[in-house]
Amino acid sequence: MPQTMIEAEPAKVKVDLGRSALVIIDMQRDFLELGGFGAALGNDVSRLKAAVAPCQAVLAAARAAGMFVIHTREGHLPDLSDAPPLKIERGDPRLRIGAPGPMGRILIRGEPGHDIIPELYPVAGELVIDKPGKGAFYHTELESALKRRNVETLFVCGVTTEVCVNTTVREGNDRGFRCIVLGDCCASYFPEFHTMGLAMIKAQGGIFGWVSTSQAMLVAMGLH
Ligand code: TIU
Repeated sequence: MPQTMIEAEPAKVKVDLGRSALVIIDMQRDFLELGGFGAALGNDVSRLKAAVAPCQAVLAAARAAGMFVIHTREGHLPDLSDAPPLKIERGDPRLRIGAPGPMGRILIRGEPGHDIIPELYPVAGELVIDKPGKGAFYHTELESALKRRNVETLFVCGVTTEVCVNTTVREGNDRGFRCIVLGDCCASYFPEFHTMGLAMIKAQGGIFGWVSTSQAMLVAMGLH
C-alpha cells in the first residue's frame, strides 16, 4: 500500500497505508444495545447507531486492502479484580458493572453484552484487545502489537467519541502515533459532546491528531 494524502482537519495529511491500522473502539452490545452498560448509565443507546454503517464501510475496505485491523472491548474479569472500586461504585447498584442484566453481567468479559455487535464482528487475523479502562493503551498489549508491525498511523473509529475514542487518541498521540479520527465512524450519547470531542482533537493545529471521514479514507485508498 502506497503513501497517500488524506483530506482531514486541521489539514490534509500524508499517510503510508502500509504502516497504518484501523482501530475500532468498543463497538460492543453493552454500549449499542438496550440492557447493557450504556443504557444502565441512563443513556439513549440509539444515538450510537449512526456510526455502524460508516464503520462497516471502512472495515470492509481495510480487510480488502490487508490493513491491520484492531477491535477493542471495554470490560472486566468476572471476579472484578481488574476493576477499580471507584469505577464500580457509581450509579444505581442494581445496574452497576458486574450486575446481572438481559445480556448477562454488565461489562463483564465473556458475557453476551461484552461482545462486539454482529455488524462489525472480528474475523480471523484481526486483533481483539480487551481493555479495563477507557483508553485502549492502558493495561493492554496494543502499543507492543503496533510497534511490532511498524505501525505509525491509526485510523480511529468507535464509541463514544468523547470517552473511549478521545482517551485512546490522547494515549496514542503521546506514544508517537499519528491518530486520524474518522468522525462519522464515531458517535456519542450526547451529540454536543461528539462535536466537541472531535473539535478538541483537531484544535490548535491538531493537538491530539486529525479528524477525517470514512469517505475521505476510502478515497485515499483509491476506492471512491
Ligand atoms: N459512557 C460512555 O460514554 N462510554 C464508556 O463508558 N465507554 C466507552 O466510551 N467505550
